[in-house]
Amino acid sequence: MVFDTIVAPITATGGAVGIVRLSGPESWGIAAEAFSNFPEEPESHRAYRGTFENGDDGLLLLFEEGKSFTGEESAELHIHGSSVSMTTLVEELVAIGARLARPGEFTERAFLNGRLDLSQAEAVNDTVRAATRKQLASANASRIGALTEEISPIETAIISQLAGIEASVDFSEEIGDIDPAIAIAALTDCRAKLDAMIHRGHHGRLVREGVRIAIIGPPNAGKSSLLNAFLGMQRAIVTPVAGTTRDYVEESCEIAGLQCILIDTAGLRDSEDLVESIGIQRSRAQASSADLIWYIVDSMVGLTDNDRAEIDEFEAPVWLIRNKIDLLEEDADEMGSPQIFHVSATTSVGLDSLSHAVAGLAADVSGAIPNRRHTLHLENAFTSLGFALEGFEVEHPTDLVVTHLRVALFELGLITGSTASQDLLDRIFADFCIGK
Ligand SMILES: Nc1nc2c(ncn2[C@@H]2O[C@H](COP(=O)(O)OP(=O)(O)OP(=O)(O)O)[C@@H](O)[C@H]2O)c(=O)[nH]1
Ligand SMILES: [Mg+2]
Repeated sequence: MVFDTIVAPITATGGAVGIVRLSGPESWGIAAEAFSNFPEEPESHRAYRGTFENGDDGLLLLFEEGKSFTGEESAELHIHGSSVSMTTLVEELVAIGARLARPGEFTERAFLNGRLDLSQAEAVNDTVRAATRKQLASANASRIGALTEEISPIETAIISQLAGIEASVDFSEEIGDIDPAIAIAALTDCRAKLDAMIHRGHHGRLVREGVRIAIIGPPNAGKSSLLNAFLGMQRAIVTPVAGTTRDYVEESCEIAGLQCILIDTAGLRDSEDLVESIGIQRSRAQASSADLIWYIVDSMVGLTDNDRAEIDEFEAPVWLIRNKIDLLEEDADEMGSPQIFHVSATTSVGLDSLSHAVAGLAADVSGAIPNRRHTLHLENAFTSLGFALEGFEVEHPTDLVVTHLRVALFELGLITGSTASQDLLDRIFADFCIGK
């Protein structure tokens, strides 16, 4: 495929060095006009030092067609990272003949030129956005093609069954009927593999998207103190006054390799105060959309009937956290249940075991994690294979079985991109930023 030549900064502005990328058939020609030291005989994968059209100096790095990220002839211009330096250079390159790249257009070209499949292209975005080690590990695995490696053998097995059925229809006299037992075994195996991936997609959501943890409880239990302890800074106001927090405070942090979105909320109580009442309503709304609730009580006060009534209302799993154990005379070192923690937000005692339990939420998730889109298509393929299997069992007409197998293949192709429409590609790449 031949495209025009596009340009965009591929680094955020403000660093010591910034990089602008050209990609497309005119990349070297445009770079030659914008760079003082363009060689007579340019070589791929070589850097040249010189001055750019905007007056800044730096390095020009050349990539020949077939040996670049996008698969096209391209060039990277390394200059100083100020906003004005990057912007003026991009303007010069556009004036010479390049077009400003759309969001995700470099990666889209890498996909269209066959450098990456769709799941790998999506993983480029995930790698750039990774906020935790686990997210990075999953993105790296997908980016090098781990999802495709799992899907390909499933596709091959389905294609082989399809070919067998079609041959038995077309050449029934020579070949005879296919052995349904073999087809059923092969498709059942495919379904089991899909099921494992679907499970990883659902379970791995906490790794991919982060765990929303609502910190809930009565006033003065130490909710804001606990938030601050995990963030390592005084983010929320802490005072001995009950009802200090009125609106919720949401912050992201990494706990044991997992991204956690901690939401400190207003203490639950009956309040006459209008502002506080609205805050309490918001606390409950946060609790209802959380993946997990940390219900905090003051160890000196203990768990009241009110607390029990509140806890009964929550849909998400609740971990009971008894705070301020530094004030207890006896050590509360026994753990009543895995979901009860004894901590002190002030001295940090017990926070390790809480972190450890958070790590356990995704302990068995590793490798490439299918995203929501992938998981949906995996589920559709799983369902279609189920229909195909039913077809074998009740001796449906063969062409119905064939249709279900084709649908399963189509769904898997939407993950790797082999059956993706331009509309789907547009939607996926629109989620990228300029320069990716
Ligand atoms: N000794 C001790 N005091 C604590 C601990 N955690 C919090 N406190 C104190 O308890 C008081 C209330 O703490 P906050 O963190 O504001 O409690 P909260 O649950 O956010 O209270 P509201 O915002 O009013 O709902 C403050 O005086 C804190 O210093 C702890 O682990 N040990
Ligand atoms: Mg508070």
